[in-house]
Amino acid sequence: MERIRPPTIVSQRKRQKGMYSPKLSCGYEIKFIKLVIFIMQRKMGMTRRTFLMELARSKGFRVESELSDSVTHIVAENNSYPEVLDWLKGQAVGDSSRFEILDISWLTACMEMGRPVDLEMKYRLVEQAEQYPTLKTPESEVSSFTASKVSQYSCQRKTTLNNYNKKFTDAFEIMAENYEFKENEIFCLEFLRAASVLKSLPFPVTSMKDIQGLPCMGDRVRDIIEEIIEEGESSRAKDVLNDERYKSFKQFTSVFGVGVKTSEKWFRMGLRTVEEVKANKTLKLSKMQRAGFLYYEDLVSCVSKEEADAVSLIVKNTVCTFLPDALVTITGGFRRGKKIGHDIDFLITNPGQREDDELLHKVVNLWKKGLLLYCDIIESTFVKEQIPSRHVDAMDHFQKCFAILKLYQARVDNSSYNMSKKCDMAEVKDWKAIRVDLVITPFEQYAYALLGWTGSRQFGRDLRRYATHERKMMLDNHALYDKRKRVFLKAGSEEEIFAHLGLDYVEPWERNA
Ligand code: DCT
Ligand code: MG
Repeated sequence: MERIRPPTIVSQRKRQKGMYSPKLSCGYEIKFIKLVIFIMQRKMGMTRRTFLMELARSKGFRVESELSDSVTHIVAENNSYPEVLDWLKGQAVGDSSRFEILDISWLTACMEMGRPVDLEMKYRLVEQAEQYPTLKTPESEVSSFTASKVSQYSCQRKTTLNNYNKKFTDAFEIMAENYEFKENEIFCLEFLRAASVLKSLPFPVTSMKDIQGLPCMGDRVRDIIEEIIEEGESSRAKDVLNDERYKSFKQFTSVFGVGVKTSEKWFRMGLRTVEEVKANKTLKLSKMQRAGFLYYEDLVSCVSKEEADAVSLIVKNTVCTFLPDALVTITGGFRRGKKIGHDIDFLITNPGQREDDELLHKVVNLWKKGLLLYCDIIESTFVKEQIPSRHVDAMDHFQKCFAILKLYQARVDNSSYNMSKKCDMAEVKDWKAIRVDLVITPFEQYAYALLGWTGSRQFGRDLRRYATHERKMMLDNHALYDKRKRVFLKAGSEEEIFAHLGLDYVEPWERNA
């Protein structure tokens, strides 16, 4: 049975002075006067709480910002019943039995229905699991899990490579890429965030109920999920895959050195395929793009873990000839446990010493004697005490090198992917062109660089968004700046950075958001 407290009695004085309007809450009309909601910020974060408060108010619910006497319903996310009680004690609340203590899934169900839904057992936070046996069926376990545990920030989730929802996330990534090609960042991020949420689920979504209460599930996203559940595929993603512009952009951007802007230019010129671009002798290509076309077949075929390990040995050996104590670490997808990648990312630092500005030049000079197919060295633009950039996707300021290395294959056989065109055994190509990024970091910035370069890109974006919105801090690949205290927070390890941010540590292989 639903237990609802009587509405608070408002004093005559307040009524006369017009200080209280029973019908309005923050500009919205109150439709459901019998319940007064308070949403706990603990573990939820300020942004999400503000969003939910606003949403509930817009739907006619009375939501209090403070835990006032009139509150009847407390909504919590990611908190157990004892944790809520503890928190209430901290607020000097003596008798907590006067509140309905509810999981966020109750509020999201209300939002969906547009009215208060019954306080079923599954929505209540209670002492022990035995008290609500309904939760034991797998399905309701799933819905209570999704509703109460999933943060909108991927840095508060664990995302391994074990993706139970690939059929959905593949469709979202196609949609996101198409919006990226259209330079529609908002829609692009909407789909990337949704994909990232579904990647973190420990079960496959099989019905719309499974996504109830999950963050980042807007209407566009839900439509696609619904269609895939019902039809097995998304007609919108299929339309994108068949779209002429998308197909051309997909090809063009697969060339090293070609981005959305260049693709747009070529598409407007009437070019549609990589072959047509290659055949067009009037185009002015950058040095990077020329290398991109020259080694196109090798570069579009993915880099394997074995190849990454082989290149890693080469990089370590070369760096150590110049700096024996240098630390060389594989970052990017391979550090997150991926078995294939489009490139290999390395971070290089010299513990205890000042960095050597010449190191990168010495390394590539050595490689020029037969190993290096292309390189572009970017000098450091870092300025001391530089406040981290506000722009989430801004390039960092480290000295770095975008290179293409010639990796000789130990094994040459007929099944090898690198046969020369003539199929003449004398001309069998016994090497593969591999994209390698080398990044040099001062030792005191190493932990930040490692965190940034390990990715995933979405994980990094969410870390920075979390720092900004939930902690009033600014994070980039160089530093973490506390805006309130106006200090830079030093960190010697990734664990310390998570601790500065008040986040549980997430292992590299759990950052595949
Ligand atoms: N990164 C960054 N600044 C850049 C480029 C990348 O902080 N200018 C981060 C984001 C992810 C990580 O470094 C590695 O980048 P990629 O190689 O593009 O991604 P990946 O996860 O390694 O994926 P792939 O397997 O395709 O290489
Ligand atoms: Mg990479």
